[in-house]
Amino acid sequence: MTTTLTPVLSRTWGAERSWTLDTYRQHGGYDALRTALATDPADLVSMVKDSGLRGRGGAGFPTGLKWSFLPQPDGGPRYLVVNADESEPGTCKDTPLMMASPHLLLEGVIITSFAIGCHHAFIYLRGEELHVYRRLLRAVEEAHEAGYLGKDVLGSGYDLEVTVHAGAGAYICGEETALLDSLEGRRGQPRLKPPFPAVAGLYARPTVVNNVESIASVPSIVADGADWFKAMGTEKSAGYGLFSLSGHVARPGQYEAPLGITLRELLEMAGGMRNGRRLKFWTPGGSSTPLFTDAHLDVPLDYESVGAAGSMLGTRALQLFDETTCVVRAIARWAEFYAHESCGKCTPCREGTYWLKQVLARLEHGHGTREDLDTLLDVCDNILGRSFCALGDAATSTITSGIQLFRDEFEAHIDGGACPFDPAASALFE
Ligand code: L3W
Ligand code: SF4
Repeated sequence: MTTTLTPVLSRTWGAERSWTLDTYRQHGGYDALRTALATDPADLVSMVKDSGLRGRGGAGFPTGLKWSFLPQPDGGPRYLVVNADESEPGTCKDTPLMMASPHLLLEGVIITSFAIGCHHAFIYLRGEELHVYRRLLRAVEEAHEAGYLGKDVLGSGYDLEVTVHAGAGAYICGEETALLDSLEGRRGQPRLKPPFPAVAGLYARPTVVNNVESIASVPSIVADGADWFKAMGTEKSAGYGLFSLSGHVARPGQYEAPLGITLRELLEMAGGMRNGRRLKFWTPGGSSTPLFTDAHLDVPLDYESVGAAGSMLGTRALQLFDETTCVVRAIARWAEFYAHESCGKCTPCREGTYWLKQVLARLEHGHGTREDLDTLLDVCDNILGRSFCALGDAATSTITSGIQLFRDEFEAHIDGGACPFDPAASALFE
């Protein structure tokens, strides 16, 4: 279910056969492309810069600024790569967007490609999502037939091809340089940065890598202007975004709202916590971000406020857990995920995530000791800031914050020799 406050990205999601070109056009689809093709590409880059749009994939890097990092044209190719490898636990916004409105993404791809002088764009999708792959392929086909893609787009003299590529199902391929390696046909592992992709990306050519939601936001900025976009959200976190509510919430789903909204406000729209229970802990931006509790219900969900409160806005994947949930168990599950997805390139993450998983399994089942808590913190300390890419750091977030916020619960497992919670009580499906 989707509730929209803005509504922009999810505007057509409720329409019949919303994914078709006809429906998209009935709602003004591809009008922004006509405007863009009549605009100087440099002005489009400035427009996106002025809008204050920041990357929606987790890091929040200014989108227009990233585009402007591309070197001067040298006659060779330059690429746009859309990061659709959505795999972060709790993150589930790009998939519904692509399923419900693939042409919104495509329109953003075409406008962005035109703005940066790219003639071949790629959408890199996670391998498990065959249904999304098929939907995107059909949308590309429709766009070709209608003259939005291919040679001489809408008679403008501009040529563009779009390739949809399905990966092989590895979380690390959401890291932009691992994604590029995978796209080039190699095993996906992060590259050293710098050089950033803007300078040497796909096939060592200048490349813009942007998240699905970032690119899907571009048509509305072109249609309604940078000031319109900037008027929403906060001064430094402009615009709107999809907030994905999952877990023990009455009506889980995507909620489109301006950045800076609070979880308390989102919960009002989502019918509150399931069965009227109390919120115990939550992630503001997926499992890579430090935990929050019910003390953080009124933190504005923008990059600055969430950061100042000790976490990260990340992908706005709000996973909510009520008082029936064992926090040690939840953290142990996330640790298993990171240990499984570690690409093995660097020692702190490869070895460290393995040990985090082992120690947490001991603690979860009541076989741990107080020294294990120190070991966990020590291993986290040896991963954080010492790993090759953000996956290592991310693996530590819920562990360090969890021990800080819920040390008594970890100790209850140690002292009681077992988990004090009934896993059936917190089950999401009754
Ligand atoms: C040119 C410079 N470009 C930075 C570019 C850079 C990249 C972007 C952000 O991690 C986060 C991570 C996860 N010249 C540049 C430059 N850039 N300086 O800006 O870069 P960075 O390194 O800050 O972040 P990142 O590597 O993109 C993303 C967090 O998101 N996250 C994870 C989400 C997971 C998914 C998923 O499932 N697919 O999105 C959630 O919180 O921990 O911190 O483009 O090239 N001087
Ligand atoms: Fe690979 Fe982990 Fe090192 Fe990233 S931090 S390069 S995922 S081993």
